[in-house]
Amino acid sequence: MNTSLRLDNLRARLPRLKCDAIVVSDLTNVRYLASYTGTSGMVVVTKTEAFFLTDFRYKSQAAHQVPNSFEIVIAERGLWPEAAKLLKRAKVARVGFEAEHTSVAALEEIEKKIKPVVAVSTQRVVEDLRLHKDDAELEIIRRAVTVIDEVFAHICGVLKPGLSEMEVADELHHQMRLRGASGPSFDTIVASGVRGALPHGVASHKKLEAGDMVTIDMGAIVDGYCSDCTRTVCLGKPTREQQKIYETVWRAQTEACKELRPGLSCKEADQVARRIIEEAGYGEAFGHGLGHGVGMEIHEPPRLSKLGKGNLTPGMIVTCEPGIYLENQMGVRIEDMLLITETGAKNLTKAAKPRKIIAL
Ligand SMILES: [Mn+2]
Repeated sequence: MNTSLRLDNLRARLPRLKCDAIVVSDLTNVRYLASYTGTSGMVVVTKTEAFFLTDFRYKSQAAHQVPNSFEIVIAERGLWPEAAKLLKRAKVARVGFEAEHTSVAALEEIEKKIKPVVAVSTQRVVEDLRLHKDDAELEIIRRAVTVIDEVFAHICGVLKPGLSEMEVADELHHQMRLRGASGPSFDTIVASGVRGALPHGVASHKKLEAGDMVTIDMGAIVDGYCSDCTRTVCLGKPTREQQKIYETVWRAQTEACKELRPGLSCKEADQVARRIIEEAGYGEAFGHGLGHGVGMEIHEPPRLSKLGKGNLTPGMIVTCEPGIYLENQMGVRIEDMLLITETGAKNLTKAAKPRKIIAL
């Protein structure tokens, strides 16, 4: 794990933030920096010191997980008061807080305690470090992706009319865990028949029926990292319209994957797929963005959509997932996860994705 490099990278951000210390309280960010997986933890980083704070319950877990670039502090009376004590002792002048993860109550409490130290609001500091995945992260994410590749192959042999969407989701979850995942990375979507028109049609008690197209959006968590993959299959021989819509999404998805590369703006990435779907006459039916970043969280920056900001850069991992949703009729989505490389993008997902819809 490159945790000491991550700490260095965080420290390197301090001057730009006009801070001499930062308090990281978001548990995902804490895990990123300190490899700690418990539910009570905080990181305080100054220019020269790094502290990991937790309470008595996690004393031995912290000793086991937190690298020795951190001094472990067991807080007697809460993490925030302990952080205040450390900040005063470190004689810092300005300390950054994670505005998106610090409650107003916590901030008010600590501001009183750290005076004359000034509390500075910061946003997305550790999240920006997490934007580009290092080799250790990539290795884990590849495993999370492989779990889903295998689980999808398995479920193709299981799907049949009469099974409920929930039963399908349960089987997916069971198979994920058998392959080393701690569980699904989000509420698994199994949307069959008319429910396919719901982009986020979480598995229901509806039974699969012959002739249904079934959209399955599935992801696994492996060692704290998420995967995300969507496939649409058909129970039986597809109608001409089902095949046409599937193939349009397939083409939009395949072409968009080919275009992803460093320097491409997040808006342009979205446009590639959108143009193909619009030209096929289904523009109105593609109501969400092309994709999103994935890492420790299932939805992370960057956002690939009409509203996306910035450009793709090497080391980002993004999804490419156009879809067509026809209300009260059907829906199709196809989604892969790609790593942006120095020259283009590498598709990490290996789950079968033929041009002709998989007919089961
Ligand atoms: Mn997704």
